[in-house]
Order: sequence, then C-alpha cells, then structure tokens
Amino acid sequence: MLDRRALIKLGLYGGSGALLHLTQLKSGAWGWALDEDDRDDDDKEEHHHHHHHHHKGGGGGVGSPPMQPFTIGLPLPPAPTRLSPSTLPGIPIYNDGIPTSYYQVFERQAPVQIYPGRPATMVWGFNVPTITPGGQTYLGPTFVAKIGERVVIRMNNNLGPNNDSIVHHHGAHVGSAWDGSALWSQQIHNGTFKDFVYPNDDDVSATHWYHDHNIDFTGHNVFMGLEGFFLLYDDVELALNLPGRNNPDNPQDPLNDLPPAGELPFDLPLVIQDRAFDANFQLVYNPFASRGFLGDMFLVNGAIQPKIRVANRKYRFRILNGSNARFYHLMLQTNTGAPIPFNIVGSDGGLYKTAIEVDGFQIAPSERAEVIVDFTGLAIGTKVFLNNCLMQTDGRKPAGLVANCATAPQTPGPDGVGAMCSFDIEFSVNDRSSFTPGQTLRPDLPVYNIADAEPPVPGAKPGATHDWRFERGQGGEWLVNCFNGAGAQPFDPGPPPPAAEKPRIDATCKAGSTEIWRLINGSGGWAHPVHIHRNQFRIIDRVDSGSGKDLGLLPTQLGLKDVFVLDQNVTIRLISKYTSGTTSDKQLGKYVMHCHNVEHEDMAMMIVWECVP
Ligand SMILES: [Cu+2]
Repeated sequence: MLDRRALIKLGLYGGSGALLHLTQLKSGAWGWALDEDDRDDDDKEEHHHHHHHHHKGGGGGVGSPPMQPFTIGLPLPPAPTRLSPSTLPGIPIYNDGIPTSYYQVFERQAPVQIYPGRPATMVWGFNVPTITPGGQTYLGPTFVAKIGERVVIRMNNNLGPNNDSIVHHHGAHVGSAWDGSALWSQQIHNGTFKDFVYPNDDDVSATHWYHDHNIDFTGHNVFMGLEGFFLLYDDVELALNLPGRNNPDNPQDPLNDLPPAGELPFDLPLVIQDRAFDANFQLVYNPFASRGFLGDMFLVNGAIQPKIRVANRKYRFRILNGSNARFYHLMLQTNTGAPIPFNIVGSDGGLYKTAIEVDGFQIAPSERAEVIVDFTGLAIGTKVFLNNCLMQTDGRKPAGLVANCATAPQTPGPDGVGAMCSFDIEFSVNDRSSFTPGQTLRPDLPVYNIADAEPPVPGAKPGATHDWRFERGQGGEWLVNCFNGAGAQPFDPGPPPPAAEKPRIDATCKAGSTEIWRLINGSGGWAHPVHIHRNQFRIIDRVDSGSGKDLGLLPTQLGLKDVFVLDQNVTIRLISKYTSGTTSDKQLGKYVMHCHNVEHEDMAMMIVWECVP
C-alpha cells in the first residue's frame, strides 16, 4: 500500500488543487480517490478563506448512527494475567533480584459490541474483545506496575496479513529497543512476536498508556482501537491515601479505599475518544484526512456516552485524551447547569507538587490530566455531566469555547460540544480517603536546573539547547525545522528492510546531560500537541511566538510532561535531564519527537533524536 510519505516523494501530495488519496470503498477495500481538500489551507491564507474550510477536507466523520446516551455502564479493562516465564519459551529470564512480572498480549481483530443490540463492530486491539462488567471494549488490558518493578511483555501481532504494528509505551523511561518509536526495526510483523522489557525506572508514579506507533499508519491503527492504560504507582503516592487507593502489593491493606462489591473503584482511568461509524456500525477512517481525523461519536473507555454509577464522595479520575486529532475542554456540570469545581492533581508524568482548583481544563490528544472530584453533598439522583465545551470541526485546531457550556446539548454534534458521559450519584458509602483542595502532593517531584542546561547547538537561539519549528510545507506535508543544520524536513526513517536501519538523525543528546528544547509554532492556523519520547519534562515558559509575550502555563502544565500543546503562535521551552536509568543499555539510542495529532504524525511531522554516551 502506498503511504503518505511515498506520496510526498512522488509530488502527488498537493500542488494541483486536488490530491490523490486512499479511501475505503463500500466493499471495505482500499482504493484511490481524489480528495476535495482545497489547498488554500496554508497559514498565510487562513485569515482570508475561512468560509472555504467549512466541512471541506477536514477529514471528519459525520453521520454516525445515533445512540441513546447514558444507557450503558463504564467498561473498565481488567489487569492482564501474570504468567510464569516458563510458559513463554525464549523470553528473557532475569535472576538479578529485581521483581519481574511477565505477561502476554495478542494484537488482533475482533468484533466488539459497541452499539447495544446492533451488529458488533470490528476493531483492532490488544487482547480484544475485552470483556468487562460494564460491557465490551476495544481497549487493551490495564497494566499496573510499581516503580522499579520490571515488566516483560510478549507482544504477538495477529492483526492479519500485511498489518504491521509498533507498540509504544507512552510516557515511559525505557530503552530505545523497546520504546516503540516509528522505526523499521521496531515493527512487529503479522504472525511474529516481540518481547518488551520495561524497567519502570521512571522518577515517580504516573498514568501512562500504550498504543500502536506504526510508521505512516499510526492514525489508522490507533483509531481502530490499539490503545490501553499502563499505570505506575509508588510508595509516596500510596501514602497520600488519595481516593481509590489500592495497594496492589497488599489487597488486605487496611488503608485501601475499596468500593463495595459490584461498584466501580474510586480511582478510574477514563480515556475519551471520538470515533465515526457507518450505517453498518463499522468504524470508518480516512487515512488521508491530513488535517486530522475527527469523529462525531464520543466514547469513554470504548463505550458511547456511558452512564457511570458513582457515590456522593471523592473520586480520582485519570483522564486521557485518546483521540486522533480532537482537543477537549472538560467541565463538570450538574443537570441544573451548576459547575462543579475540582482539583487537577497531576498530568502526563505524575502527580503535581501542589493540587490546583479549576472549573475546567483543555486536554489535547495524548495528554493526561489527573483530577480529584468531590461529589460529597450531592443528593442521590443527581446527574453530573462531563461536558466538552470546546468546538472543533476541523483537524487543524479547535475553534474556541462555546459561550455557555451549561446549556450544551447532551449529545454532541460534529463540533463535539456536549456530554462525554454522565456520573450518576446513586449511592452513599463511607469515604476514608484523604484529599484537601490545593494540598501538597509530591514535594519530591524532580526539578531540572536551567543553569545546568547544555548551551545552544549551532543555529539555536540563546535560552535553549535545541530549537524546533513546527510548520507546513509547500506541498501540504507537515515539517519540523531543526535549526542545527537540517532545515525544514519531513520525517525520514530511512530505507525499509532489508536495508540497514538509517533514519535521519536530527539531534543528539548526551546521556546524563540537562537540555532545554524550544518548540515553536509560528502559524496562526494550526495547533500541534507535540510528544517527546523517553523523558519527562518541565515546562519553563509558554510565550507568543511573535511578540514573546508571556502566556503563563496552563493548569495541565504544572508538573512533569511528555506532551506540549503548541497552540497557534505559541512557543514553549522545556527542560529535562537525559538520565540513563537503571538498565545496562543506559537507554542510549534512537527516539522520536512528533506531533500527536496522529494524522500530522503520519504525514511526516516527526524527527529522530539519539541519546549518545
Ligand atoms: Cu500537529
């Protein structure tokens, strides 16, 4: 199958006012078609041609069969089963005293009941179909590991002929060989497996996730369902006694905050995704929606607008935006429209030093936000909606907040405004958890010192070690401009096998050093959620790319981060220490940075950097 980078090379992408693209035919096969995507979408013309963009080439799915909202329960994928390594011939065995857990996962296609009472939807997933008390889902099992616990996973690709996969553990500090960057050597071909070794030697506990990262086809593969949670915990976090505390090492721990039998835990991972379905209830995806694919149905943990049964007490929600290209601004509002303030207690890389109270927050594709919500005092029978108040009808960027989110429709239209799910207060229960709004959580969160940072590489401006500009090329492709010599470039993984792997390396970073990276979006027309592999970062500042005016940090940007929203005309500086970790590979080797609007990523908005001794 001809991919997007091949189109760039052939000059077929853009230039003529129309472009050739792959599209799924009624038969389900892929065929060629002309895209309506007008080429008036470069940044300069954005201001003059607004009217041209409406519903044109934005890549959105519309017309999905409707479904009655708030009728199905929340699917909660279980933890995978621990295996004895003796059942996995050839898997690496460690006798170094480090606690090690072994698992096996099968990537495959399977039917999953998404629309109740309707034909099942074929999905791609990890160990699918995932059966949970709340219903079936395409989400993979939820891995749980303690910081310092090694996890070894045999990942089998059973996706079918010609369906390659790369599996990325998003947020992890992990060796290059197991990182799951979009490199040829990381591909798992159908009918084969790869053994992943995760040392989980991250600094602090965090809400990570794992998903497909295949070269050029991440958008499609993730859309089809290849996503799951990977949660890390540690003793500092357990000692906080936050809602839903559950010490996996000791189920009898008297401090555990466990639900009554049959009820959901008080600590819930929630992934929000938009999807599009055809009249036969099958997922529809346009791989050449280069602005970013938007769906018109909204799912939490793989269920369309579920009803989540809760008690009037404190909860911890680990919210992940698992959408391909859609941004959300989430608020909690009762059925009378009253907002419920809550605390953000963490983001991508773990809990904050200090909780912060908000009425709502923006969350970009692949970002995580951990929140603590207090339903105490709400009457039984109250319905609380998790509302998205951010309009978006084009993958290029969100279109702004609605004027009054309290009157948002319960079922979102294609602009995405409305309820993602409902929390129905239906019972009362003892709450033994601890949390005070604004409280101190993790004073031990690492701080990186600007004074320790490496000086600018040639071409970078003062104040950063590396400068990176995210922009759109003349042919409509996505580029990252590396200032240390390479110029604006599309992603180049080098020749495919059997040639030796030789991606273009855009930067090197010395293990153990501290670096500042400056990410620049000079465009007025696009937003890019940029993800960097291997490290967690602190955001130093966020400024206007033109005037340099300080914009301050968002409430989701106050801790360790691996995703950085480059809104239009925004420049962000980040800092991290490229620690080698605990493993013999020193976590040297090749990693990537890319836009996590996965259509932008597949359309070449990615660079390769190498951690060197
Ligand atoms: Cu982007």
